[in-house]
Amino acid sequence: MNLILPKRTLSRRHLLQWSGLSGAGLLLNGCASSLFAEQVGQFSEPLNQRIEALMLSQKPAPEFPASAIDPADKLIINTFDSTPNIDPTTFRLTIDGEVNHPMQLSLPELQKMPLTSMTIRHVCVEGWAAIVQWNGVRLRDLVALVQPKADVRYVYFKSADGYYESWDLASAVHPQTLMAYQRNGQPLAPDNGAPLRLASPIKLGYKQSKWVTQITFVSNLTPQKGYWEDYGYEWFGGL
Ligand SMILES: Nc1nc2c(c(=O)[nH]1)N[C@H]1C(S)=C(S)[C@@H](COP(=O)(O)O)O[C@H]1N2
Ligand SMILES: [Mo]
Repeated sequence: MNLILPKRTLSRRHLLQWSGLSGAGLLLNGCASSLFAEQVGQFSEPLNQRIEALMLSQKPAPEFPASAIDPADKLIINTFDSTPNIDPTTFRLTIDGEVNHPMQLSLPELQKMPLTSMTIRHVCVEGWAAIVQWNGVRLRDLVALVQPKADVRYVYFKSADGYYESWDLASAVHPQTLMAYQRNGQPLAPDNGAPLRLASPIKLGYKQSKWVTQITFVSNLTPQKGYWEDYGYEWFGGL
């Protein structure tokens, strides 16, 4: 089912209500006393003001009509190694780093969150492009759930094949930056990054990590900026 998304930014409280997630199940390091604090109000805390301002300032990139979607094989499978075998029933997305509420989310939990669909152009620096539809959870909704601390400026994405990427926070909270679990409304194929991959119309293909298992919010980049970036590709990778 495709939900119509409200245009405004969803609050942590709304997201938890919407998805039916209980705070208790989400906490990696929850203990009885912190649970009480969680239940009595922290869920409604606002995002830090800088992130809120970033989100409000962002304009969506133009999308394509569904009729423009290219045949499936025009999106060339591009993988530096081999496709990792991930069991979707035991899969967990870890979200951690400098956040108030680190979490581990299962696929069913992610699928209970608001679903966004977009038809965009995927552009690979190797000289091909394809119009693709992706469906998934907006990364900004996950940001609203975990509540990054005030100093956070970058986001790392770790993948099951050993790939790694880092993004600027503004691009990560762009309304069309998705953690996609479907393509054309169907579960992602393993080669396309199942069960969960990054998808965004504002970044080149190499920024769009497949098989994402961990999202980490940080205030500074390390010398390891990204798999291809560390071979000399440009870091921002904007479109
Ligand atoms: N984990 C992982 N993600 C990755 C890659 C990779 O090798 N490993 N290749 C990137 C590149 S260069 C491109 S163009 C796209 C290709 O996505 P596709 O294979 O679904 O067409 O995935 C990106 N994400
Ligand atoms: Mo690419």
